[in-house]
Amino acid sequence: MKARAHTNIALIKYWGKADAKLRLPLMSSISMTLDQFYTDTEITPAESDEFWLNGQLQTDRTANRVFNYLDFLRDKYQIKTPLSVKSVNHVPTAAGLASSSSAFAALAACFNYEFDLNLSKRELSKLARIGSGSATRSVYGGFVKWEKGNDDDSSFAIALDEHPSMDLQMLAVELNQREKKLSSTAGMKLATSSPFYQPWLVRNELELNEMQAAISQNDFTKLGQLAELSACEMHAVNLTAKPTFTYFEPNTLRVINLVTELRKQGIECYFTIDAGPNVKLLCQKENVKEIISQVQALLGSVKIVQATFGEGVKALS
Ligand code: 2P0
Repeated sequence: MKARAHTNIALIKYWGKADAKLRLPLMSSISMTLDQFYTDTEITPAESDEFWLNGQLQTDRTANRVFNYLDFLRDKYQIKTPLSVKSVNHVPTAAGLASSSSAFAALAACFNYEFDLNLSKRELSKLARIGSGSATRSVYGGFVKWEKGNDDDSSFAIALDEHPSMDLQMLAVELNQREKKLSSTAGMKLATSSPFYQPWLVRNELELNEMQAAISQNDFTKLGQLAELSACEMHAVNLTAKPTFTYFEPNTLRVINLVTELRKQGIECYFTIDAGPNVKLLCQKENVKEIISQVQALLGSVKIVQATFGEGVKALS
């Protein structure tokens, strides 16, 4: 069976685990599923487990993460079949977007279809969560909320609006393609040592509510302001962790400064940044051209990929 899942970008960030094994988060999060970036995965019974990524047989820790996940799925559903997993990532490295969200959502869906488990989207979301936290949200399209819950059964995503009418574009600005120095898992663990981490958790509840209101009121400005704030809070706890760390690079700050400059010029634009140096800009259609031209004027021939809302996980024939 084959399935496709799209990546998502968090507007209200997930950045900390209450339970590392179950990937229960310390906070709920809200995301936008993206149309341009997705993973297609096919699984077939095989002699022994194997994992192919973009046509290449994988033997390293990427493969081990997939095999461990297959073991978890088989154990849960009492299935013994060894599997061949073939994934193709349509996530340009240029985008600087993590593919683990689409990868594990697609894999969970494939397993569901292959073994006729008839799982609901909620169940799929919980399964995807065990593979990677952000994958929990890739089960749905549009705007999605991951309810943190407090155990395996209560931590899953819900669709806030699968077909939003908001004019919302994301421009992924590629500043560095290299693998990040500190994994998300390691970064999250360190971040909780910040004195601002607990106050952030309290604030986060408020910001989640405000973001939900911005989405239901179709308020792009409010959404952009809140997304930027959530990203800054995440990077502030990194900077104030013991020891301090940051994913920012000099060009990250240059793009942040450009965003504030654009706003002074009356061009509405906001930024969000994940566990890496690349910046994702949030804007509306009418400003895309001008924003791209100003980013290129600042940084030269930098790669910029445009995306908008994508759909939830689905079977491919
Ligand atoms: C997010 N990130 O909400 C946050 C914001 C990056 C920054 O989820 O350890 O690959 O597999 O649960 O989901 C990226 O980390 O981490 C992420 P694990 P994941 O999208």
